Amino acid sequence: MPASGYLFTRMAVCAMLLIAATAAAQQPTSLKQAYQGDFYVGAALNEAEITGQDQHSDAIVLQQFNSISPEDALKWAIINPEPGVFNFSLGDQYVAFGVQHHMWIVGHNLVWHNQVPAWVFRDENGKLLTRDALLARMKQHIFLEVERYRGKIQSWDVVNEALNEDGTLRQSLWYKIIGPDYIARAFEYAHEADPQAQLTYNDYNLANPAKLAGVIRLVKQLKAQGVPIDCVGMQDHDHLGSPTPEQEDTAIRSIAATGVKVAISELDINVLPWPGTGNTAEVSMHMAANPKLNPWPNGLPKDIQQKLMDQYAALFRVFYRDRADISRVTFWGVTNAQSWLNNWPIPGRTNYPLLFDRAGEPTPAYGAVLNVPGNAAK
Ligand code: 9MR
Repeated sequence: MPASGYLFTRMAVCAMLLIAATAAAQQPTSLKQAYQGDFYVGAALNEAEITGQDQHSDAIVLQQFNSISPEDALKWAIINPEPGVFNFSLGDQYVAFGVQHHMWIVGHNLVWHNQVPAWVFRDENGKLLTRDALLARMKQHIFLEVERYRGKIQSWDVVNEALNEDGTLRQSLWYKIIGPDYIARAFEYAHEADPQAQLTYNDYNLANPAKLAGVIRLVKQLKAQGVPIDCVGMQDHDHLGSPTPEQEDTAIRSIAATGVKVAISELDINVLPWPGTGNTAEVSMHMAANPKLNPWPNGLPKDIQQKLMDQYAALFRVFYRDRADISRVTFWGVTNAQSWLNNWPIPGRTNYPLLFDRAGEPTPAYGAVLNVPGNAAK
């Protein structure tokens, strides 16, 4: 072969290798890789995943995610179910899992009206506590959890679901006994217990304009008082068709405009017939089982699969565009088999809200989400 021909062949081979390498580099193989440098991508872990009993889901977590949330393990009712009784075993295993795998570890949650034992609000005679006594108990609980995992849990959901749908404050026992400033105090205690931790206010349906106005009011008030709030968690327990990408975008931007980060903290999309109105995650809602409300026990029809995929892609296009404001996007569960939406608000349904199917295989929506950053770059 003449020297020029040899050179040409070598150059052509090099060019082909370069093209192949670039294509491979552009095709991410995991969610965490696809959004590397944009935001963390997380999943909520249940007990079997935390303890290692569910190895199959754990493998998906390690492959796909770089952040974890505890679905229930750190809630007050589990950590301290009765006065003087403490169960840290699951919480410790959860944190150890995150530390071992270098995850962004979320603590969920410190002050909530649900999964908090009744004794917390009462004295030994069953009488409701005074404001000062409840504040002291709240502080003790916050220190108990935050100090224990100081430097390991990077982000805490300090107050959870304190708002009504109209944007006013929920009349929880926290509110009734302490008053509206229980929120500010909770953030101050958490900051005192770990000054480095990112502190989050977490709530659902924040794309609802009235509730969005309420959360913005709340964050502005807290900031004006110098309260250490860093982030708002938009849970995003969504439904097919709701919220629209425009509503989601408006909510993210207007929350971020108050000077906090946004975490998409509990993402899933409910595809089943919805007996209520609005995107609530009000856990007190319960309804009787009814086969008409469980239409797809054996698989999701193609047209619904397509809608789910389109909605996930549209949401992630918004998240990607607003990535400077977003610290993480966390799915509320790993596979469809374990989602809380199989049992709420109606028990025993077959739902399809996440990106991994019941066998742990990626769904079409997974592929769409994976390709959002690459498509945006074209
Ligand atoms: O997924 C959680 C489920 O296992 C619990 O039974 C339920 C009880 O309240 O809480 C679920 O998680 C909730 C989260 O802690 C706060 N936002 C709404 C979530 C779904 O209900």
